[in-house]
Amino acid sequence: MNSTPTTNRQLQSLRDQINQHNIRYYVHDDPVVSDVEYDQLMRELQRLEETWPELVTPDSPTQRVGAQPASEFSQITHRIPLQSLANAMNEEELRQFHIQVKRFLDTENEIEYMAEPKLDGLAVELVYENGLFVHGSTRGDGTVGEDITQNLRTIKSIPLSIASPNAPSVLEIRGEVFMFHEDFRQLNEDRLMNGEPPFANPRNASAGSLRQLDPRITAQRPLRIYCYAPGIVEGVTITSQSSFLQMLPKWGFPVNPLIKTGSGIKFLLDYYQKMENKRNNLPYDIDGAVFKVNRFDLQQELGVRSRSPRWATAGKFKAQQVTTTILDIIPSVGRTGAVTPVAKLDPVNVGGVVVSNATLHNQDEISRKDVRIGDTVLIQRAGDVIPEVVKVILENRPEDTKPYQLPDTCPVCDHVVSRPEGEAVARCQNISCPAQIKGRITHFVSKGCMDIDGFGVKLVEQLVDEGVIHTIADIYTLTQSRLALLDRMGDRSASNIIAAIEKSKETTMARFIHSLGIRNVGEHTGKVLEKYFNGNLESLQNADAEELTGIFEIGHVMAQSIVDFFNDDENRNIIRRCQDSGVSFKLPERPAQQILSGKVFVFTGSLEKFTRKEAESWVEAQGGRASSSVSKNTDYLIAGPGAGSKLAKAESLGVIVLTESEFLQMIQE
Ligand code: 5U1
Repeated sequence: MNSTPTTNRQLQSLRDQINQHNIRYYVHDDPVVSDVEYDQLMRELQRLEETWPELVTPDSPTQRVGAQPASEFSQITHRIPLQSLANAMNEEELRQFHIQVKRFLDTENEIEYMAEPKLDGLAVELVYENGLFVHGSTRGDGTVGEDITQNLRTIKSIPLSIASPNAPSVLEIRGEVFMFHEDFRQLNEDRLMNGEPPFANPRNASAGSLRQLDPRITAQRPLRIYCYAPGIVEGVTITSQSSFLQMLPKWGFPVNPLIKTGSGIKFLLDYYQKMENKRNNLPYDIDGAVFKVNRFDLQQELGVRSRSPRWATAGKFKAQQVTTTILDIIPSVGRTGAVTPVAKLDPVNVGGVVVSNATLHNQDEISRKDVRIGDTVLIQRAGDVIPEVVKVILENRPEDTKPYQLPDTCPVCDHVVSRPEGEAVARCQNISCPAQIKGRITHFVSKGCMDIDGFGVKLVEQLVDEGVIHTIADIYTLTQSRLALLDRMGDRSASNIIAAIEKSKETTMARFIHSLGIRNVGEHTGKVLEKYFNGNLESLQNADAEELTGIFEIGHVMAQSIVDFFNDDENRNIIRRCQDSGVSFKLPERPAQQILSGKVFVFTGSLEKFTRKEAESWVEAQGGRASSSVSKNTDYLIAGPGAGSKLAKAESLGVIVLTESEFLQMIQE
C-alpha cells in the first residue's frame, strides 16, 4: 500500500500531539488529557507506523526504545568539560563565596545570582543537532563520559526533537536524571513482588537504571530529568543563566520550578534556608542549593579552577545524623603513612545509604570525644564525605569499656608510629610499609591520576602481596603473562590491563606530578607547575624552595614538600625508571616567539576595548599568565575605568600600571 500526503500529515499530527502532551505533563506539570486518551493516541500512531514503516521518523514517540542491548558503553568526550561544583558547607562559606565573587570581579555592585535546588541524581549531557537528539552521555570524569544515548531516549521528559522552529543549530544541555519518591517507592514494591532486591535509594535506582546495557529495562524505570546548564549553543545568543532556563521549557525541556533569581548575600542566605526547610517536603531528594552568577559575561570573567567554576557553588545542607554502636576501632594506614582510626559500626541507614564505617580522624579527636568500643554514637554523613562520629551517647555506655588508644606501632608492618610535634596525625615511619606502598600505587593508577583502566585496589593488593610490584615504576615492567598468573585473572583481562598501562604512558606533566602523591600537591598544583616549568620535569626537580614560592599559588609548605620529595634519591630513581619505560609528556602548545614569557598580568576595572577573556588568552598565547589578584609577583596591572582596590594595591607595590591602549600597543609590538 502506498502512503499518501494525508497519511503523512496524519502521522505528523499524531506525533506533534503526543509530544505536546509530554511537554504539558513533564515540563509544565499540567496535563490536558487522561492517561487513557494519551495511550489511545500512542496506539493509533503505532498502528499507522506499522502499516507505513517507511514513514517512521527517528524522533517519533514510538522510537524511544529501539536499540538492541549493547555489550558495553562507548566513550564520549565532552566538547566542554562537565565541571563539578565547589561546596559551601554552611552560611559562613556561602558568605565567603559571595565575597570572593565580588573581590574577583573587583566590583561594589550587587551581583545577580540564579538559585536552584541541588538534585541528588546523576548529571548527564544531551546533545541536539539541527533540532534532533543525537547523543547523550554521563558526566564520567567530567572530560569523558559514557554514551548512554539509547537509555536517555527512553526518558519521556527528554524530547527527541526540539519543539520550537527557531531551535539552535547545536544545543548541548546539562541536567540531572532522578526519580520522584513516589515512583521510587512503587519501583521497589514491584521489585520485591518479583523477587528482585530493592534499591537503597532513588539515586542508586537512577544510576542503576541509566547504566543498563539493555534500554528496554531503562524504559521501565520511572526516570525524570531537570535541565540546568548549557554546553555549546550555536544559532541563538543567550546572555544569562536565567534567560537560558527560561528558553528551555519553550524548547520542551523540564526545568525545576523552584529556581529563582535575586541579588546579594541576603538572597543567597534566604534561598539556602528556605530550601533546607523545604527539603523534607519535596517529592524528590535534594542535598543542597546551587548558586550561579547569573550573567554569562561575568561567569566568563570569573573563569574556572581545575575542577569547578568560580562563578558557582553548591550550598550543602547539614549532615544527616543517626545513632548506632561501635563494634570495633581499626587503625588504617594510608599512602602517606597516616594512621587513621576507623570505627566499625553496626550497619545503619543514613539518608538512604547503609553505613558501616566512620572515620574517627585521629587520636586527639578520639580522646576529645572519648570514643570507646561498645559505645552508642551519633554519626553523620554529609554528601560524599566519609561518615564521621559526632558524639558519644554517654547514657548508653556499657560498664566495662576502656578509653581507646591508637597503637604506637604500625598495624600493618609493626614499624614505629610517631607523631611530629604540632601535628594531629600519627604516621608509620616505614616508607616500605606495604599499606603505604599499596596506597601510593592505588593513587598513581587512579582515574584522576594516570588513569590506568582496570587497575583497581584489589589488583594493587594482589600484586604487592605477591611481591610483584613495590613501586609505581614496577607497573611499567608488568607483562601479560605475569598478570595472567594471578588468581581470578583471565588472559583477556590481563591483555586489557597491559594495554591500559601502555596507554597511560603518554600523559601530561601535570597529571604525572599529581600522580606522584607529593604531600600537599594536588591536581591544580600539578597544572601550575607544568605551566611554570613549561613541561620540563627536570627543571622542577632542580628547583629550590625560593624559586617555587615565587610561583603564583605556591606557598611555603607546598614548596618545601616539593623540594623534600625531589631531594630523595629513591624518588628520583623511580621517576627516571618511569621515563625509561616510556612515560612521556605532551608539551603544552605554545607559540615559538613568546614576548610575554613569565610575565604576570592582572586586569581590573571595566574593560572597554577588549573582554577580560580575550586579554587573558592573548597574554597566555604569548607565554604570560593572567592572575586574579595583585601581589609582589605581578608584573603589570591593566586598569580600565572604575578600577578600585587592585589599582591602589598595585601602586603601593610599585607594579607597572597600564591603560587598555598601552596594553594593546604592548602586545601588538
Ligand atoms: N541545579 C544544578 N545542579 N547542578 C549541578 N545546577 C548545577 N550546575 C552544575 C552542577 C554540576 O554545574 C554547573 C557548573 C553547570
